[in-house]
Amino acid sequence: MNIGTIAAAATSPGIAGIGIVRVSGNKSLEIVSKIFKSKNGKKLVELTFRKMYYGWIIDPENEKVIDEVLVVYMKAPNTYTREDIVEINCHGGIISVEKILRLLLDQGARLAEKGEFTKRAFLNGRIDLSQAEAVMDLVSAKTKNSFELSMHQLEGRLSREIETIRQNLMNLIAQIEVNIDFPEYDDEKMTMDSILSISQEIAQKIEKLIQSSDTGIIYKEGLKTLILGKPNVGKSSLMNYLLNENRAIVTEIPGTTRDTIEESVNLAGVPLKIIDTAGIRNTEDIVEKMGVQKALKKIEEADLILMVFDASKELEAEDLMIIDQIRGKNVFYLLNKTDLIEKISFDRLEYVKKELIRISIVNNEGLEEIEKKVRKEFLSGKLNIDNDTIVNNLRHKNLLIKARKSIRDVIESVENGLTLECVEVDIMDTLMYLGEITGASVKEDLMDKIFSEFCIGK
Ligand SMILES: Nc1nc2c(ncn2[C@@H]2O[C@H](COP(=O)(O)OP(=O)(O)OP(=O)(O)O)[C@@H](O)[C@H]2O)c(=O)[nH]1
Ligand SMILES: [Mg+2]
Repeated sequence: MNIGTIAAAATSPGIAGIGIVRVSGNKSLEIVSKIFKSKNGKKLVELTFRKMYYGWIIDPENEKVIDEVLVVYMKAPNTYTREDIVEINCHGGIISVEKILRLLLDQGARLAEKGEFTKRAFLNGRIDLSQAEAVMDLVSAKTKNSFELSMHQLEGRLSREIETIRQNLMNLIAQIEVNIDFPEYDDEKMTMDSILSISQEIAQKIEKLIQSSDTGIIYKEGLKTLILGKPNVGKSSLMNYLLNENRAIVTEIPGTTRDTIEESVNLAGVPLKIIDTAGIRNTEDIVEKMGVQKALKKIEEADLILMVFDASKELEAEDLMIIDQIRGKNVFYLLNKTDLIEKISFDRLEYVKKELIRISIVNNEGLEEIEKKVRKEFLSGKLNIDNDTIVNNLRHKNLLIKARKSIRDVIESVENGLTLECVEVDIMDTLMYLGEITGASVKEDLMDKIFSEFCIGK
């Protein structure tokens, strides 16, 4: 770990103005010096750090010029990794970057693993684990909101909050230790009282963070939105409307859509992953049947279901079957084709009737209600991106849930009059789970797993 000098392309391959190759480690300067010739003939080792130098990358084997470049040397510890870094700005495209990288490897650098630059920044103490994860989220963010949340995390908003809680827990542990070691100096009742009140406060803070994660994770991952309904109700028309393009085939023939179609769209700041499906019905057509099964299978993992009815038809067995299948899910009931003479009746389904959003896709009516409802349900006005700490990482959320369980155990143990030793165990667990978020108590294999999800060159 943290061994050797690493190199990787920091820019993605493709036609572009420039490409950047990054080298980090104590031999960075020495390695790059072997292949760089500055305009004034100086070797890189003689160059001042944080200054950009113009020159050429030369193949030392045959003195052939590989590319015209700008090179900058950044001296440890004030760098991204806290190690010596050299960055080579060459021409974009794949050839130059690849050739330069090859030369660097020939001169003794090692190809960086995924996320290894950021991992070094973490191991060298420049950022904590949650900040390292934020770096990856930043480069893969698909919406402005998701970028902003990750930026807050990188700035340390979550880290500070977690560290404050951890500090409080450590103080409690210290107090307990004193009490156990020197019972004559400390009043056990007072210790228990302060454990109780501080634990309650901590439990509340953790709860708030967990609650924020529903919104945070939606911002990041997108809301999995499944469009369901019997054939011909206008599901694909709805998909096309939401995407604002003719993505799915729409015809008057029931059974037009056979397979599921997935697309992403940003609906008023909420990223949606929309899935159009085959109309649900009993069918002998093998392909359509498979489509129906696929649609039904998607129900479980959906965050939101848009169930579409056709106002011009009576409520049929298929409608009822779908309603039954999606019970307990988050559903918006959409009554489409309200421009036609209405035959549908929901008399026996009061709860559906109450929730109905009336739309006509062909006449472009009522559709803004869907957007409004998405915002209302999923981005409840309670959270403020600018000021609140919003958790947007599933790993963090799961650890917070574990921490909440442990701190609740602390409270319960105090209330049940258990010994200080028992209480201390649960406080330590809480401390450990929170420490896994920031990396204060993280095991190596877990760390490797986290960084393996990064991209190379970051
Ligand atoms: N009158 C009217 N027709 C509509 C409306 N929305 C869609 N349609 C028509 O209904 C027919 C079916 O639309 P689709 O979007 O293909 O329906 P679907 O639910 O995807 O159908 P399948 O893929 O077969 O399950 C098409 O002829 C659409 O033009 C509407 O609001 N009013
Ligand atoms: Mg369709």
